Amino acid sequence: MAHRRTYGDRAKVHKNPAARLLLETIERKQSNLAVSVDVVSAKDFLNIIDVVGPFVCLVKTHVDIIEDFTPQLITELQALSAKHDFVIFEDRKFADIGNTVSLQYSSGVHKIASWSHITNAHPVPGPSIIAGLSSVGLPLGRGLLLLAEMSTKGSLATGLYTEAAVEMARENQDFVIGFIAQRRMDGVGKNSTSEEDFLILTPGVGLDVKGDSMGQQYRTPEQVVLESGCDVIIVGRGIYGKDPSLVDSIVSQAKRYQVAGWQAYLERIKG
Ligand code: 5FU
Repeated sequence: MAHRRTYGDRAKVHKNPAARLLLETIERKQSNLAVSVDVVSAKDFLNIIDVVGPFVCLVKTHVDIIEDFTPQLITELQALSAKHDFVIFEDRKFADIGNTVSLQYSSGVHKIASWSHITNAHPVPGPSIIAGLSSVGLPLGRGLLLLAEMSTKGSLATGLYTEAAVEMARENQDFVIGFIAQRRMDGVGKNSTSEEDFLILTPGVGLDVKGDSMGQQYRTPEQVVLESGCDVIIVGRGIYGKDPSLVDSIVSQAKRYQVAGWQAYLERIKG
């Protein structure tokens, strides 16, 4: 079972460059923490990333919420990625036909494929969404996560939908490196094999509160990594709260989540 092995060992068996990069970065930095930087000003965005950079394996972005977005922001994000050694994941949640998503991924203002190591898609259109995205991303060495589950109350991504998402991923393992999900997907669906090793990146993680007023639900790093076998914890407001200028507090929260995530992983591989 993949989740009993170390991140470093798992890096060696992955052929997709983005999956390898993420696993190697986790091992090198001893961090399975991803920070989701959901702020609307470029200045806050870059400040938070510079502060949390040393403690994370990955920075998750929603670049379409940034009010003063310019291509220069991407240059600065890439410089921070090199400075602090983290992977970039644009949480774009593509959900259209193959032709449209290939254009959304490659073009427009954001040109996501040119800078984001990893992105994600809803499986709702069927396998054609993977064909569209991989036509752009595969030649660039990018990786895709399918949304097999969501963290929100009342999510429709359950049962047969989740199973179908996992089967779609199994058919496209050169580009689909894993899932956004709340648990490991080993054994889900009919065609599960013991060799498969999908990465599970999990949002909806918080140590202090159980949710927000808009349906978000939080579980702890221990529940996510140790009990549910997920690989990366994604934390947003739990780290930077409401005030992105409180550097000391952001540093202490980032360290706290990094330690909690890593402890849960060490417990897990102990078996
Ligand atoms: F796919 C998902 C999901 O199921 N739940 C999520 O919360 C994605 N997310 C994202 O993780 C969401 O868009 C936010 O960017 C982030 C969670 O932020 P929070 O501040 O930790 O709640």
